Amino acid sequence: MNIRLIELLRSAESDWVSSEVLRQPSGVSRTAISKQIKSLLAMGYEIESSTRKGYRLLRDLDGLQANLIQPFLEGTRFASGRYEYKEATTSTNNDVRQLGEEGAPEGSLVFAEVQEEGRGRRGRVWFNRAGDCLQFSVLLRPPVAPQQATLIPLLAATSVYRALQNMGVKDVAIKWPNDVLIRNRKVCGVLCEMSVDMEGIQYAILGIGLNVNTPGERFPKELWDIACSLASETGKTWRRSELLIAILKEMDAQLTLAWRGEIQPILEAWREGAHTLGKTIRVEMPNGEVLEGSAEDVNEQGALLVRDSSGKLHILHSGEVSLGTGSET
Ligand code: BT5
Repeated sequence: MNIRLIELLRSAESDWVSSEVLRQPSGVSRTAISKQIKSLLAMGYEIESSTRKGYRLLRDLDGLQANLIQPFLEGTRFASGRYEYKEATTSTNNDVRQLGEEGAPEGSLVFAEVQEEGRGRRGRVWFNRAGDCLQFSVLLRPPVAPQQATLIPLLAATSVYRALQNMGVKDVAIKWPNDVLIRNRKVCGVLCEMSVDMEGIQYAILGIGLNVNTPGERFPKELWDIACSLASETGKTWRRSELLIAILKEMDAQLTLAWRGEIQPILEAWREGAHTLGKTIRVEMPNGEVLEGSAEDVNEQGALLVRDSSGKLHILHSGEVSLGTGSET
């Protein structure tokens, strides 16, 4: 089903939309439109129809349950996998690990309103507030070597970046490797975990947390200067279902490239959003060492290439990046 139909009905704000308008721009048939309207009615949307005036939306939905999301994902790997909507859980990454062990297909997804043990990298805590954010994990079965799978977090960040840009959000940027920022504050984090054995990758778990409608003052104090939500930055309330569908569609396209080994377009898309490249940065490494230098590029494994003041090139696979002295922010 095409999400454009419901978007057009929404933008008319319960006014009538003629079927001619709904049929544009691709010129789908009247029968196809009436079929899609029937599916929307079955999902719980209330739509009035009139042979003369067309259709109008009487009751809208913003649910994140499978029946409200998967029909809009037809043709992607997320349309047919397992899909679980939970009011609460420990961490959606734990739930998807379980699905991975049970043999669930790629594209299976777990969404939770609350995560009691939502986590970031290296065991850090991921703050979440019921009803305000998107937090979900997807199951992947990468047909690639573990060295190539290091691109997964980057392509996840790119998917969120692109979805937000397409929805008109300004000043979005990706911070290496996988944070998405708006005006330098973090709106989204990505946690990728993997199960690897002698034969290669069994599965990967890609977890995404996006702050959507969280009021700025509701973040814990220690996050005030570093975190933000879409609502706090744009001054409007966002429809989470639309965001989730947009992100998953972008992610599907990126994953298809990745599994085909088409690395360059993935890197190109990441570079477009990257705020780190070309800047003087400071990187704190996992072993506590600090490196300052110029961020030149990422390589095919997604590692960051940093040149220090003596001209030596460092290839970094992990670390915390902040913009160094003397660079614009
Ligand atoms: C991340 O870690 O940014 C990965 C976050 C992944 C969360 C998703 S939600 C679905 C899935 N299930 C999980 O349990 N996790 C994933 P890292 O780069 O290590 O950043 C963590 C740091 O971000 C924290 O130490 C805080 O400084 C900051 N932080 C915590 N909560 C935040 C929030 N809601 N918004 C912005 N920043 C936050």
